[in-house]
Amino acid sequence: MSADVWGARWSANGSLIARRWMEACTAKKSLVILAADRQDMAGLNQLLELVHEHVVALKTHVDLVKDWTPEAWGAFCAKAEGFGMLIFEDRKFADIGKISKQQMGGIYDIRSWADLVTSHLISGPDVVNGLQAGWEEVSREGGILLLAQMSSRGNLLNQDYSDEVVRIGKEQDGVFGFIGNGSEATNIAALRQRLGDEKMIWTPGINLQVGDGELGQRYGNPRDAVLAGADGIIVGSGIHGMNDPCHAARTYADASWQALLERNE
Ligand code: 6AU
Repeated sequence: MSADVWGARWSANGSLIARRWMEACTAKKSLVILAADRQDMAGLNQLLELVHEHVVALKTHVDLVKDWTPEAWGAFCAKAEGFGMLIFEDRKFADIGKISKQQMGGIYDIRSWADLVTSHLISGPDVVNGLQAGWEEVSREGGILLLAQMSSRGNLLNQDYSDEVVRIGKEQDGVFGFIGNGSEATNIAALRQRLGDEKMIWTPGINLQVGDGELGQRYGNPRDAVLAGADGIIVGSGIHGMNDPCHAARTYADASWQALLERNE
């Protein structure tokens, strides 16, 4: 089933974590990653209970959580895993390899619970090895999403920089995929063209209400993003900011899944 639905992405990509993502999406008929931007454990747990049927990965900003404790976080992650979700810490690492490796540990010990993390490549290619070394220290496997584009207005990731991120990252096994600009389908299509079939593109800046958001955020449509080559849509306020987050999550799940089927027809 996954092989049919994912087409070239499946056949080009044998990595364990990529296959896990595609299988999990197929099981839930959804390509939704929830940006779970809540600031306390009660809010996070409530959100998880409401939307888990339609969400395939949980994107966290662990340093937003005011009442964070290792115990509460461990229980939260275990619950999300029980719901068949991957856990994705949007840490946006950017330091040299050696420090990034240490930052995978520290207070939050990201390496012990995150399946995926985001990283900039501004410090050079060794950040990928540093992050992978972090997971190795606890005998876990994980994948990195490199920021090739951003959704925010006026960001400094210009074409040359983005091309270099793709050129370097597409050759590295530790790289699961790339963050693309979900607010602009032509950006995603260009990224997919440079990237080829193998690696994933996940796109933030997705909302059914397209256009400008808060503080420079910009939004594009979920269907357009997937048709342009995105393999995961990152949705925050479009789900957690709605009166009925479960209904909203289902709407994004359906839109993304139908677009994937359409893309591979
Ligand atoms: O849907 P929103 O606007 O409520 O939330 C968007 C989420 C936030 C951002 O930290 C994140 O997506 N994000 C990211 C990443 C890597 O996920 C990159 C980016 O360029 N823009 C962006 O909004 O949690």
